[in-house]
Amino acid sequence: MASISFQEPAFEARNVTVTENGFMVLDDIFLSARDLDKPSDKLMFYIEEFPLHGYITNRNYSGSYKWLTRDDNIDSFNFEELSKRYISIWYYHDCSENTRDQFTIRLSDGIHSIRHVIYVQIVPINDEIPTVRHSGGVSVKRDQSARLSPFAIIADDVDTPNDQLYFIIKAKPQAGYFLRKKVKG
Ligand SMILES: [Ca+2]
Ligand SMILES: [Ca+2]
Repeated sequence: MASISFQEPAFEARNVTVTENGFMVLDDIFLSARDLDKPSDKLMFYIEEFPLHGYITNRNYSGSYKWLTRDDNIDSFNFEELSKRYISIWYYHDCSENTRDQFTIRLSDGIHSIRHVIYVQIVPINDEIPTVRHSGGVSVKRDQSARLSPFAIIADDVDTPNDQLYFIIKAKPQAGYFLRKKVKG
């Protein structure tokens, strides 16, 4: 007698926390599923909404994952293979500066489907170096002073706020000196 799927499978999913540029294995503790039918139906996971700032792959790329592309995403996998560790499913962060991501997984027993949105928290790291993107120099008249305005020097850092960026004077001027003045207001 052919088995008939009467019961919805049970599906629980945990959220993911990775450090920026990091990765996390999505094992059967993160994605726990159970079919209540006897004999149990084959349970499949389908990635319905892919992460925007990462990839879901079925192998460990160890050192070379920074070159993953959207083509490395898998769109489905079998729960039994996951729980028996025949496959390992990974979330890889794409090394961007985004701190939140999410993806949607659907569990299906062939008849019934249950979806979970899995939220990814990305712990930022300060790995980007600051850049000076414009330096117009400063012109000053003899015996007078000139302000080092943002026109003279601008610095940028994609992962460090401006109030945490410091200019360090490495070589002092030979025909003048620097003064720190409080700006009114
Ligand atoms: Ca960063
Ligand atoms: Ca930085």
